[in-house]
Formats: sequence, C-alpha cells, structure tokens
Amino acid sequence: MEPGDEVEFYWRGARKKGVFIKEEGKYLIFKLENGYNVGFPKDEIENIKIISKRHVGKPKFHYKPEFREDLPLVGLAATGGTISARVDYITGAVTSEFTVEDLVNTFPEMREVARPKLKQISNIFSENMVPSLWKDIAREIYDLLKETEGVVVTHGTDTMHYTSSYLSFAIETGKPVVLTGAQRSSDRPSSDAAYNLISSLYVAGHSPLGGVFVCMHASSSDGRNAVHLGTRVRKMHTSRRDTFQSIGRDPVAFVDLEMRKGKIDRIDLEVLDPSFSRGDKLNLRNYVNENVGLVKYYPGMKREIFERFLFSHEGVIIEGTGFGHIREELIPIIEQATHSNVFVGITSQTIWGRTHPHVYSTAVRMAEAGAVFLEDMLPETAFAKLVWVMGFEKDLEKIKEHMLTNYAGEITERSGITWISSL
Ligand code: DAS
Repeated sequence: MEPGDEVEFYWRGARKKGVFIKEEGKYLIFKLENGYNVGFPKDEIENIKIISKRHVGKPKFHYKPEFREDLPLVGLAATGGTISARVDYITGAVTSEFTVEDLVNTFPEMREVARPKLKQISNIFSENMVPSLWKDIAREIYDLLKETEGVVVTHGTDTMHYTSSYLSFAIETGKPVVLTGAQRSSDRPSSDAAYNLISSLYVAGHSPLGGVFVCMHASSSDGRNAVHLGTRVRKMHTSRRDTFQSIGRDPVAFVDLEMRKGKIDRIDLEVLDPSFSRGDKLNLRNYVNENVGLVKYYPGMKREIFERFLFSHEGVIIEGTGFGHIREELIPIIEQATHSNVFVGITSQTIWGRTHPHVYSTAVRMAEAGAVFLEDMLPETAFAKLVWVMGFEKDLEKIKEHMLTNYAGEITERSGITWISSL
C-alpha cells in the first residue's frame, strides 16, 4: 500500500473508506470520505484492501482551446483557493496548484455555457491575499471587461468577501463580475466547484445583471446557487457549501442548475433584485492605502494595545459591541487619534443590524470623540472601503463623506434578516 492509494478496511467492526496518507508510529493515517485526516492504530485495522492506486501528481490535461463560437466571451481570472486545489495524498493537505487551463479541462460542462478568455492572476490561498493584490486583480478584471460580456474570478473562500467588497468600489461596471470558489477541492466527489463555476459563468455571460457579485451554493445541496451582492455577503461557516450568506438584504438572484455526467440538463436564472442591471458604464477607480486596519473590540482589551493599534494606522475600522461600543475608558484615545488625523470608523460585531451613535451614552461620547458610525456596513466591507477611500483622500471630513456615501449597496436603507438556508 502506498500513500495516495484508495483503500477500504474495518475498524472495530465499522467499514472505513478513504485514501492512505502515511504511517506515523503505531498509527496509519487516512483521509476519509468526509475529508478529515484520521489515524487508526495499526493493530486494530482489519481486512484492508486497495480499491485503486493513486494517480501521481495533478491530473495531466492537454488544454484544448476550441470553444463554441456561438457562446458569449467571458473572462475567467484565477487567483487560487480550494477551487484550484487538490488533496496532496502524501501530506493529506489541500494544496493550491491547478492552473486556470486545468480548471477549464476539469469541468467540460463549462464549454456549453461560455467561451472563456483565461487569465492566471495568482495561485494562492485567500488567507494570503493583501490589498496590493486586490489592485492587480481589479486592473486585470477591468482589462477583461473591455472585451467580454462579464468576468468570473475564482478565489479562495476565506477572504472572498473582502475582495468582492474592494472590487465593488474599484470597478464601476455595468457588466457582471462574479467571484466564486469552493469549500471542497475539485478532486473530491463532494466538491461544490463544478456547480459554482458553471453557475458563475452563466451569470457572467448570459444574465441581465451588472455589478460585482459572489456566486456560491444557496444550500448544502447541489442545484441552486445564490448570487450575492459583493458588498453585502460574508463567509459564515467554516465548511458548509452554503457558507456565503447575504447579510441585511436578499441575494440579488438565484441560479438553478441540473447536470448529469458532464452534461447540463437545465440552467435557469431567477432575478430577485433588478436594480443591479447591465449597462454601459465601465470605470476603474483603483486606489489602495495599505496603512488601514480592522480591529475587533473585546472585553478587557488593553489600553496600550488599543492606543498602539490606532496610532500605527492612518485609518481604522473598529468592530464594536452591540450598536458599536467600546469600553468607556478607551474613548479618550479615539479623541487623541482623530485629533492626530487618524480616521476611526465604527461597525458592529453583531454583523446583522445597524450601528447607532445616539442610543447609549457610550456611543454618544464616541461620536463626540470623532468616531464615525458606519450605518449597517459589514466590518470587512468597511475595511475594504476605507483602504479604497484613503487611497485617494486624506482629509478626515471628506473621508467621512465617502464612507457614508452608498457606492455599491454597502449601506442599506433598512436592515432585513434573510437566511437563504438554515445554517
Ligand atoms: N484556504 C481557503 C482559501 O483559499 C480555501 C478555500 O476555501 O478556498 O480561502
């Protein structure tokens, strides 16, 4: 038996199936069908048998660039993430290594939906994303939008909503920009990659939508994808396939997709919010100030930590408690910071609902100290927006005006509670 072999065995009477990873002391380590790596004592494993030998390295594809000319030209820009990854059965870890060409060959169904114009921007897990790379992504998408019907961006799920927020401000677009990814790597039977990629290409190439969106599973089952507004979406679960939820508003649309054996039986779009519709506008407003921070307030946060954080940035978003509160004894530090030209924006760690500077005395004092309460903007979206605004504006009052201007649906008139499936 070699690492990477698919095996079946019995342990304490229970049948187990998975891929052998390695021997570690008295244990044999396997990646089970549920995706978790588990060690079993060698002397408790019975009737082990090899089901299939591992394939060495990533699948060898010959990229075939022939596509149907009758299909819309859609940009496919890859940045990395699980959708471009596969399990390394030597280490058991998921490693990001598929190229954008591999993605095209891994999912032949996409040849029924769009004629892709490919761009490999990066190949990283999205925990490694930085604002300077957001700027590169925005530039590449802008260039693709000039010659396509829309653009799909494959991206890691961990920070996808930060990037979708930044792109919503950096690119004013009447065509769809659709970010998508996967919670399960493309080489696993339970992968959500195919439905996410095909649905996203359909939205980018065929839909009447315009703007920046995230398109991922609407429930833990295949077949229905939600199209979330890029500034009102958040990753809400570590592993579920419907991890992305629209926050404070409904999704913009849904895509229903039925596929069998590499063929598409049905694909339909249901638009809930026609206000994000196609148009001719296309502007690149690509600004980044990397000296901006995001900090979550917590009980007992040390005064010197709070002070050092504020004074080591030009602008800060605070995730406050409830309506946006921090401990009262820290409020004078906000005053010192704003008087030293540091922008301080307030969001809420409740994620849902609206911050409010007038309900409690704490917030009244924070606002008097110069803190700017940012309505119901999500903390990550507010951070991405401040990175963008402070990339072109240094005056605190003008920064405040921009932060409270609703550019891309990031601020809602009223906070709705919409769950697209029970988490
Ligand atoms: N590490 C995660 C990321 O790249 C994997 C994923 O979910 O895409 O965001």
